[in-house]
Amino acid sequence: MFESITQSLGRAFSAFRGTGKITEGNIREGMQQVRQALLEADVAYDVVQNFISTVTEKAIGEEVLKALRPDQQIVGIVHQELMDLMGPVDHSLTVRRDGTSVIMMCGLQGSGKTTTCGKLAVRLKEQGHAPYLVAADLQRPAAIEQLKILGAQIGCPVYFEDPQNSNPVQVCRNGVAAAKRSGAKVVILDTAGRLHVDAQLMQELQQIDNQVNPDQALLVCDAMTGQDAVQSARAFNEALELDGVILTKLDGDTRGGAALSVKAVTGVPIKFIGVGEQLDRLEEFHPDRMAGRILGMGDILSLYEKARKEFDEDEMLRQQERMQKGKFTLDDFRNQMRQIKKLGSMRDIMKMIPGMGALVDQLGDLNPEDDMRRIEGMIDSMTMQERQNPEIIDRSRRNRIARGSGMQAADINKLLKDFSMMSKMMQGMTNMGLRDRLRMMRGLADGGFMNPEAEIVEKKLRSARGPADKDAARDKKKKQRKEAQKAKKRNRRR
Ligand SMILES: Nc1nc2c(ncn2[C@@H]2O[C@H](COP(=O)(O)OP(=O)(O)O)[C@@H](O)[C@H]2O)c(=O)[nH]1
Ligand SMILES: [Mg+2]
Repeated sequence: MFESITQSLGRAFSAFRGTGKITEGNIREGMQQVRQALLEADVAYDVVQNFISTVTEKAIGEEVLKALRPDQQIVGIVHQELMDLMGPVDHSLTVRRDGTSVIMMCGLQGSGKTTTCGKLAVRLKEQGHAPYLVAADLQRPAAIEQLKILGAQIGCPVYFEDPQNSNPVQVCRNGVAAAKRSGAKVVILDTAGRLHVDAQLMQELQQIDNQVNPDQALLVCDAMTGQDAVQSARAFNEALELDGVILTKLDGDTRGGAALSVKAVTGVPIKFIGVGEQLDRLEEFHPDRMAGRILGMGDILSLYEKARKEFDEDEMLRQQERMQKGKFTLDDFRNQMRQIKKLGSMRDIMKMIPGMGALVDQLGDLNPEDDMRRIEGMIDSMTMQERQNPEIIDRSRRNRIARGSGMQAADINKLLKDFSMMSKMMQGMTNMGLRDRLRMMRGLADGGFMNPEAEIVEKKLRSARGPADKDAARDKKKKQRKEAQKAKKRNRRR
């Protein structure tokens, strides 16, 4: 699978090998070759352009990991971005706990729908479900027969009607009803395809979608057709709002373009891949493994991961030492926020801390990341000198920083005040246990510490579903206007 893209990417990365050090120049040069490799693999043009600019930016911005050669580091970054390009993926088939779930399969003729219906039925059986197949492809006479044979092979009932006296929508409706009567918990609809996307096909599928209301609509795409597969995915998704794509025939000589483009172009993730004609040849799609396969450099990837982790750990240790020595600067603080962000969303992190879950719910639409972003923005607007040594920030510098970060001068003051308090406390905290530290942090956070919009948060927490900040501001103004009018009236009366 994907031999040619793997080879050409390998050549592109080796261009970095001779260079002792990553520079912006050699990154751009090397990335031109990566770009070529992706285009040759039939990845959609826009996807390639975006991909290259993201990787370039990351590569230029990333700290040099000393344990790695430049080419190894680039491979690591490309791997990360390939994963982001194809993921995340949820492999569930939403089988309801009660009632009957319906999975609607669609796709062009020959893409592998009927085969994939069989593969999914096998998978569901293995998971302990009793699937039920519905033969709704009345387009090709042999289609019903094909599904019946598969059903017999799997040991799974197949619903069908005489194509002369029925239509696909009716078959689906009756099929789901029959499945429910039989007590089946999950139904798979094998619909008809056409050679190309056409209006009649889309209309038929939309009718089924409206009348049967499936829990999932899955598109089956032939990976061998490259960009055509991606374009058809786009059209099907516009008509049906797909829940996922199943990319078939990845066992053949595909260049990889479809696998790499589908999610980026349509927003719909690939859930499964077909890797052979047999019924057991269905695999869950894992972006990390796929990215690894495309790069074909497992050892470098684990090396990269290790170096990255060590770097992060070193950095944390370094900062802790600086804290203890009272040398923790605003710049360190900013780096630390970045590291926290890498761990995941603040909400998710907070939820993992006992007692914080409820607080997260109370925050409503307020986003702790917004605060982090604002603080980061303010620090970003400072010069390195100012970050190391905030005392030099006078009134004019403060105004400039405020303008640069779109904040008020008062916000900058608050940040500086909070920060200086924090660094003092951190020195004191180094001898404390974790629990005491957390308790202290909680107390600070409740007091609006390091929080440019503390008042709003406070208001939010008081009334769990209080008005959003904009509304609050508007309400306040309205109230003020009313007060002013009342005062005027009073004055006039006098
Ligand atoms: N190599 C390979 N062939 C596949 C795969 N999935 C389906 N096929 C073949 O593709 C052809 C068309 O499949 P079919 O299920 O009839 O497509 P449909 O018209 O969409 O229902 C058949 O010959 C299948 O055996 C796959 O993952 N790998
Ligand atoms: Mg078929």
